[in-house]
Amino acid sequence: MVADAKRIVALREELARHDYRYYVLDDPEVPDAEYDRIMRELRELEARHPSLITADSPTQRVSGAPTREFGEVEHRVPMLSLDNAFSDDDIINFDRRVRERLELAEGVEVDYNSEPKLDGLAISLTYEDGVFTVGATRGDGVKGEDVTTNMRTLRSVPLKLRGDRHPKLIEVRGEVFMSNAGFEQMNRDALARGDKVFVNPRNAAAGSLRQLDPAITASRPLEIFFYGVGAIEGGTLPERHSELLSMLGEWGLRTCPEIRVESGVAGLLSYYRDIGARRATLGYQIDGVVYKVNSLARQRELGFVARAPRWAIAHKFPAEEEMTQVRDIEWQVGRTGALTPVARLEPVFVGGVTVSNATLHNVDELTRKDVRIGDTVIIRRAGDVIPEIVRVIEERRPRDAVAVLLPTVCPVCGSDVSRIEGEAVARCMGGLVCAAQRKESLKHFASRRAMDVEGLGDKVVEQLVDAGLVESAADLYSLTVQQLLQLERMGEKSATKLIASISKSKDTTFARFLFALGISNVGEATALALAEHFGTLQALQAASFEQIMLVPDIGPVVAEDIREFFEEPRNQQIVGQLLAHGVSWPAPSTGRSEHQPLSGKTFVLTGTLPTLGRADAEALIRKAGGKVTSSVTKKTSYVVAGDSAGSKLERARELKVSVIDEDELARLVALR
Ligand code: JCF
Repeated sequence: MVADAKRIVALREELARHDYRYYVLDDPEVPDAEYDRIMRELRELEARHPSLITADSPTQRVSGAPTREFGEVEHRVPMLSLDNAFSDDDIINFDRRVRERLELAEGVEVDYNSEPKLDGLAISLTYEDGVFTVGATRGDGVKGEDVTTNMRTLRSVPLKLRGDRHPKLIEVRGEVFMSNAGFEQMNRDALARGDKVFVNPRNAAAGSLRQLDPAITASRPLEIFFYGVGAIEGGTLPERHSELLSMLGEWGLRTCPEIRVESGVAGLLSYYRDIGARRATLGYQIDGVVYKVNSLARQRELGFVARAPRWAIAHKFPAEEEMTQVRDIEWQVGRTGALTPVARLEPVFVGGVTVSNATLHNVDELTRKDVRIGDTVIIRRAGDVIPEIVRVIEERRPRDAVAVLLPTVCPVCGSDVSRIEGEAVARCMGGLVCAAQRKESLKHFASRRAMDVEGLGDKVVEQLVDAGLVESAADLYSLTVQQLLQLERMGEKSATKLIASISKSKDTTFARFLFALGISNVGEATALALAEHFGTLQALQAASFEQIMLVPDIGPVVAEDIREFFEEPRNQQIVGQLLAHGVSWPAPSTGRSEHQPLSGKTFVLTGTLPTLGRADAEALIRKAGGKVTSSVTKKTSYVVAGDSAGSKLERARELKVSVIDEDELARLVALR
């Protein structure tokens, strides 16, 4: 019994240390399996001696039955809110007010503790003699809800503070949040179960904390950063806020690793820009930064106005979601004729830029979101991601809002619009008759990863087509400086330069040329595969559907697209003209690749190989001139099988494809 009691104490201390290393220091000492083993041993001992179970035992994180409602907790010291600042000027004024109130001499800078402002929920935890006793939400700042049992389930919340000489009582304040990764994982799991998903990490964190059943809270990836202290009894505070945070850290209360002390306005603004630039890579959602006068004596001197301290301010980032009106919905015609609905918006400042257009991607999305002309919508622009319409605010829909339907004819050329059953995209069937498609295919042809015609931007292409100077890609190569001079804002010098870069683009590679042609479903990777497989344009043009299907990773749909493209007389004509104008590329290297040991061979990897990792095995095959594909077909030369190989191995046997192991692969590579 005594030995067990001692062991129980030791196990609890060990688990507390591992929690601290894992959740606070982010530097685990042991793998999860070891942690689980210690936990299991503790549970077993406690089951044998129930009288030894204490509330601060790590086995008690999820304890207590679901409650009907949360009790109420009065904060000993009210939980403040923060004033908001939206501009550099607001910060300059804040700092000026602070210096004036403190009657600092001209030129004396104030030190501010600076931290990201998390977009989560504020909570207050009470520790008495170092033991966690009460957890409460902010509520109205004076009274909050009792979420003690739920807060116990967060493993970054120590049930006992580390070290000793803890105050008799302390309220520590922090922000509960969910990391982006945790949120995404949770939503993936929810989707897999067919449950509803949360719209953002903040809502997910709030919803998880407000569960009446602590077992549900325990299953959610909630985290916490502590940022301050409320009441303190039987203990003293250090002189500075930054020291207070270090003290919390030593007690095992996790603080944000981005916290810095900055001096004066210049320091604050550079901190704001630095965090703003790294916002997308922090891994959690923030909506600004918080600055606090670092000296606690000065904080006391400054005091409060109404609910907010004079010694702190939140410097907000521009909102990522805003509201605006839809002026119009237009259909854009792309290179392959795809019709894309685009909303023209009342310009709105969101995510740091003014947005006046948002794509709705396709008819289905337009229907699903039910966006109508005249609607008020929520626009989101996060990071550098293209702006999107989140949803319509239906309560604000005017009676004369106009729903937009898919047009039956192309808005640019009047050709029929067709939508293949089961496909999301509707297309203009006008092909090169359609000026929009001509423009888009020329833009693609000239783009950097295709023919790379420097200086032939979108605006110039549009003018060239509108002026009737260029119909197809081949026409580019007969343009003259004289003709270019007809275009707006085109001088002698830039015209000469453009002609030179058009001419320079003739010298290309077979893969780039194929990609530039803009064949449906032929992206860069497919273009490269085709170029490598066929070697010459003549071989590709002469290839049958079946022969194209022999190229690794090309399926029937793509093979058909390629076949159709080369069968079309107009395309044959353009390709011929391009070659006649001198577009050319180096002939395929006949020597080397043929002599590589695995050239012409296709491999599929399955199962775990004894020594080679998957990436190593792929690299080995590629270096020896072989190809690696993902599915087993009659074209597969070898299936390399390791341990626990599954359906691919079966398929290989069915198709009578050779199955080899790692040793045999090594022998093949070594062959000359
Ligand atoms: O991260 C936050 N959301 C946050 C909120 C950080 C802080 O330092 C705060 C806060 C709210 C009030 N400080 C106070 C005084």
